[in-house]
Amino acid sequence: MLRSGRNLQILSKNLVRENLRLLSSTPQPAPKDVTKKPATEKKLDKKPVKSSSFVMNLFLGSTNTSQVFPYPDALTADQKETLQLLVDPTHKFFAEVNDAALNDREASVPEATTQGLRELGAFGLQAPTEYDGVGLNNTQYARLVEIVGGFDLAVGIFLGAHQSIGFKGITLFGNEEQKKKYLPRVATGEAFAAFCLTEPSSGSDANSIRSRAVLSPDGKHFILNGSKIWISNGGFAEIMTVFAQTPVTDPVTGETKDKVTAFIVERSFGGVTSGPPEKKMGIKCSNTAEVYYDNVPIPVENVLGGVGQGFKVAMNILNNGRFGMAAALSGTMKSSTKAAIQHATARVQFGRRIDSYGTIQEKLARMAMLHYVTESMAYMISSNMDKGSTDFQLEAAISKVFASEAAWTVTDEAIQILGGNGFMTANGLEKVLRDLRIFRIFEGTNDILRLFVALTGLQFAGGHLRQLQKALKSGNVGVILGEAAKRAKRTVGFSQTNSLAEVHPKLALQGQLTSKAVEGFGITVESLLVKYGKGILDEQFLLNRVASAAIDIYSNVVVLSRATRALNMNIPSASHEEMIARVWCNEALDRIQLNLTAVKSQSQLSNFTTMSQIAKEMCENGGLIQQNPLGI
Ligand code: MYA
Repeated sequence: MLRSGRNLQILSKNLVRENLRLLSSTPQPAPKDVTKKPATEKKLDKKPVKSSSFVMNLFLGSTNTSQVFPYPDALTADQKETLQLLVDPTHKFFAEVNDAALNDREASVPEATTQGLRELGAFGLQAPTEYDGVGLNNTQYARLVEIVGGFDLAVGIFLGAHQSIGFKGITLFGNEEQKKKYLPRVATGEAFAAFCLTEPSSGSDANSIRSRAVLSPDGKHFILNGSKIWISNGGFAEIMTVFAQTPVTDPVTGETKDKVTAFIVERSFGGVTSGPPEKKMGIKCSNTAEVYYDNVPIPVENVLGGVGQGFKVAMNILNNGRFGMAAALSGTMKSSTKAAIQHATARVQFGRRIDSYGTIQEKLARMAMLHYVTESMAYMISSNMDKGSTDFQLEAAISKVFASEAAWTVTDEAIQILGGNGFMTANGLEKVLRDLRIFRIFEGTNDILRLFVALTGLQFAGGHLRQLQKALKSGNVGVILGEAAKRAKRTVGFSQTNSLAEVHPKLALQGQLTSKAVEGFGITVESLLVKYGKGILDEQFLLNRVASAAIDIYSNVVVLSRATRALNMNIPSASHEEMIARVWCNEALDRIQLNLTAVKSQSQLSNFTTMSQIAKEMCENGGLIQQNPLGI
């Protein structure tokens, strides 16, 4: 037992020596077959910055609860009143006027429905009131899109592509003239908007777009050429946020390089055409089309956010919209679960109602847990955004990944509970499942977002480790001892501090174990950085497991926070929420353990190498290697 100060001092010295040895050891080389832009070219030793994001700090093994406790009670009485005035008509409109099945069959939204949406203010929910929008904050918006997601995800994409990303850039980055000129038109639904980023050769690698805009000789216009694919609302949008490369000269070196710039482009500028609506698996009534730009003259005053700043503009628009997806999908899960419960409580098989069987009970309980996590994430993030936080990009990415996978599982299981009935078109769940499939692909694929979470966190932690390395070299005793003591406590596992002390006593065990998981996560991150150095950035088998563990830890903290609030306030659903939180956390803790073990287990590492080899051989062969066992 190493509890005395003397022992701690000895241990600290040993750890300092050990850290010095590890930090100066040669990192493993990166794999050879890296693509055109190896991840190792990215900076791992970014200058450490402070962050109030829970997930970012997780990579340091520390618990920053400022964004997660207490669970936000996000709206003022006035804001609640405004929201209530909108919730009822929105619900009524989607229940009684919008016909999701008809929209799906016709692959379009009837004009009468569009007009109804205009009258509801649905095209400008977050646009400020001074520009004819409804002026909702993120939390109010989340509640309304939850209703949309519960009835018709495809109409949700029509609305979301328009305001969540289509003209969001104007709200976030537009100057006064741009806002005055464009927001009233789009917020009222007089003109529709689109977000035009993706190109045939640029999907996940958003920075590699080829559309290009060059300044006209008189300096008054940028002339845009290029094409975009899979643009939601692309067939008819009048106002587009378009991303294109522009030559930018570095004022210091004089070197000119292409950098992405964002533009507000009107179809009426001339040279803008669209392809026919794409035929798709789901979200059929949401228009998806190619858009072509042929010498489109864009007035220079239509640059959005500054020349060469377009990549950051794009990323920020996407970051700002992702929680909306979690909110909408929380509504979808509610509807799918309700359909499953209606069936399970009415259907009798083998002489009993099927909801009395453990198999169905487990499915229903899991549906409730997945919904609870998603909904809790959506409102926690929206509320942090409303409070002015700018440190939410990792949480927003996690909410999109989690929600899209959870909604898929929940709806798939609802169909399973309904059995053959679930497979029938008339029942409606089949359409929901088709609509849901794209959510794991667009707005950043879940695969890319997982890597984004892991890489961003590792860069942050790498910066801190680098700072420690510098301190070790320069003999900055204060920093070294502070760090060493922290590490010593973590390594020997006698850190008595429960960093989630705010958790309600009824969930104290889950809080303590999650707090330990945060420390374990930090130790794992550090050991990966020490072992692989920059090479970690190319170790995607490992990065995915790091991301999964981060997602699980964040999910635990979010549900513990929400259930704690429910218990503290003694709301009617408190004990139900406590049960959900307990089971969710217990299972997530097991997964966290598995993932954190996997990244250092020799047998798992060997499996990863073998899987990489299996895939390489398949690709060289152009298909599966194994022959049919019959040999024919
Ligand atoms: S729209 C198309 C969606 N497309 C994507 O999402 C593209 C995905 N790709 C990417 O996000 C980026 O290319 C990635 C980075 C992440 C892969 N926040 O060297 P880098 C900074 C802030 O890592 P890359 C659609 O689908 C980074 O720190 N900053 O970049 C329609 C660095 O900064 P610095 C970020 O390797 C769907 C710099 O950028 C972020 O090239 C319709 C370079 O970084 C970030 N996220 O790529 C949906 N990422 O230089 C409708 C990077 O300072 C909406 N950086 O170090 C539905 C709404 C719901 C329904 C509503 C109902 C009403």
